[in-house]
Amino acid sequence: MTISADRFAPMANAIRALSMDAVQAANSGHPGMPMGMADVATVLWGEYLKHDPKAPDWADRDRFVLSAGHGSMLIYSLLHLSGYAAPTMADIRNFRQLGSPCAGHPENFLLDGVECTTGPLGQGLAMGVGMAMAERHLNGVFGGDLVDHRTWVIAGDGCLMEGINHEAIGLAGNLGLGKLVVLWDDNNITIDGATDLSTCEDIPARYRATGWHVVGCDGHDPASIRAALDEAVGDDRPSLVACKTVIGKGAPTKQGTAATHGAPLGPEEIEGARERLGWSHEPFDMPEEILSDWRATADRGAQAHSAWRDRLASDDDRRGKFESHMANVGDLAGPALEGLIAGLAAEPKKVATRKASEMALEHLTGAIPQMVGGSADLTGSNNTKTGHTSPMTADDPAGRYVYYGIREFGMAAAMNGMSLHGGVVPYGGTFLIFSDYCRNAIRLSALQQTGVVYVMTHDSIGLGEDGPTHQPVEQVMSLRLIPNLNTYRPCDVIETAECWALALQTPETPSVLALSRQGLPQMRGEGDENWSAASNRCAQGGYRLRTASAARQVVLVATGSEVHLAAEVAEALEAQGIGADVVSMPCTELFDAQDAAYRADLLPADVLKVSVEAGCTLGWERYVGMDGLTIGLDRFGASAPAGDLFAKFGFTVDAIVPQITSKLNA
Ligand SMILES: Cc1ncc(C[n+]2csc(CCOP(=O)(O)OP(=O)(O)O)c2C)c(N)n1
Ligand SMILES: [Mg+2]
Repeated sequence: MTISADRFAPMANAIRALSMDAVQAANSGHPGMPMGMADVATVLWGEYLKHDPKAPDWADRDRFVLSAGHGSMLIYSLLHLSGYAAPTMADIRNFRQLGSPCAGHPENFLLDGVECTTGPLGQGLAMGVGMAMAERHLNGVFGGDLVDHRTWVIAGDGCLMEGINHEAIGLAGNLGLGKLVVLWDDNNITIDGATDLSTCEDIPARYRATGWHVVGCDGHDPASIRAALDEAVGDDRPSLVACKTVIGKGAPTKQGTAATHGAPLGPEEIEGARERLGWSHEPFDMPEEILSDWRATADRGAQAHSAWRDRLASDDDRRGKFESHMANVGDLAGPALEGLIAGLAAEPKKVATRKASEMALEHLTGAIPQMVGGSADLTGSNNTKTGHTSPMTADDPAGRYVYYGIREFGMAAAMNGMSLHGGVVPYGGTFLIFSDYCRNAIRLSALQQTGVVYVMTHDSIGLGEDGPTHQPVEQVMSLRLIPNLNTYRPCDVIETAECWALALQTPETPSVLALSRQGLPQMRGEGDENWSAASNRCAQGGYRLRTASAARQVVLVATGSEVHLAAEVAEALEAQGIGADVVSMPCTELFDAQDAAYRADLLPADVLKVSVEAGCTLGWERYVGMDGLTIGLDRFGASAPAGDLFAKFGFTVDAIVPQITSKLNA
């Protein structure tokens, strides 16, 4: 259905009016982008986007991503006009105010129809790539009858200029994601002024060189926009649609300039724009006729949804499989690992925790078909590939293993997109040191409440010879700073399996598994004083691994590869008649969530508490107190075999015991 020429302008101008008025009312925000892209958005939402405002969670809906998240009034206007329950006009009046779902930038957890949180430029497009990967994958698994939808992204100059854009489009081009269409707001303006201040790039050439189809259009001419979208839809490569637009279109003196980018237009300019656009209505007064034109555009999607429901209902067996595939996988994780853990408890193994992760993954990926793994070109080091996961390729999108290439940031953002899409539980690996390369996407995993699992190996100086560029020092502690992210540093093969189970049981909290390169002795099992195969001890975040024999004077708290060292230190102290507990603390976030009595029992006030972790000590005061001892590494490492480094930096029984005894005697 094509919107008639006389109805088109009022529908597009409704977006312009809402955007300039809301920004003016809030006295902050970005009117330029929504005003510039109003015509493109009206064609897209009014004629192409497959969605049902009455059923925003419909699995086979098209995904729409406003990667240029600063233009948030564009998506708020579209959601309201096309008939979503929210935002209401009252919400839009309250744009950017406390309690309004119309936040400064679109937040996926505040509004249905906002598929992902955007604002950090470049990441929306990269998440769109992940959504398109999930769609192709599920299409491969279930067929086009149930899964066949597009991912549409609106991106600005900024999204295309960010480094992550190179990673994201490279991935999309190689995977041949033909259902992905990026609409580029090609307005030649960023905050500082004209784009030629900072770039002379031939963007279409770069996209073409990366395996994309590129088409241009006049972003203010509906016929030109339609022709470009038709071409994009018809091409089996991912498409870039370069939409030539005027930023702030309609503002009489400011359109086409950076002045419209991120500030209210001001009353005079808005009055001029009303005249120019022929918009005579008061702010936030939406004529019934325009609203009903917009609402009518939703019929298309409602019909498609109803036809899809009929197809789903036509085969009970397939429906059951599809619905269970789209559901939460948390309940499957524990049972999938039972056999592995029971076997290890009876017959301990000394392995690196990265290897332990592979052992857990072998069972998990066998039991949980939604898991899609990958690595940023470190498959053999991260141990992320299992016998159940064949490569995901352009020809076989049903594959469950992604060769992300050397694209850590692109991988993390794509995993966010897949997780938000649903039906896929993504995990991906790199070296822990390169968590910093993708840190902002990890942060967005947490903010957006996704269940992404990061498999981050080579977690300390224990990696040895690669030296200080590769040896994490501050990464583990700095990841603990991110809210709603669980950072796990398991100490052995059993803790690793337990942490994997927990990671999959928290679908609204992403996880980082910090894993060792070097072998670590098994600390848990049937010989263990509190052994029970039935309880996941890591679930408390920290637990007493060893209880003092002599009168307790010391509690050692350690993580990962330092737990066995702490146990050896405790033995040495006991030999001197000094009672010492050992607390293993694989996840401080989960420990912090325990009640005060549990925490006080583990870390009592009246004994010396000592932390041991081969990383930054800043932060351990929270657990050992200001009068405790923090044993760690507050400097860069060095290039040498791991054993030599642990010795040099004081991670030995001989170096630690005297520090404890002298503290006790002080
Ligand atoms: C990663 C990142 N860096 C910087 C910013 C701040 N910022 C927001 S919009 C913008 C300019 C974007 O230009 P463009 O995408 O062309 O948007 P337009 O001005 O055309 O609306 C910048 C630098 C951001 N949001 N994210
Ligand atoms: Mg721009």
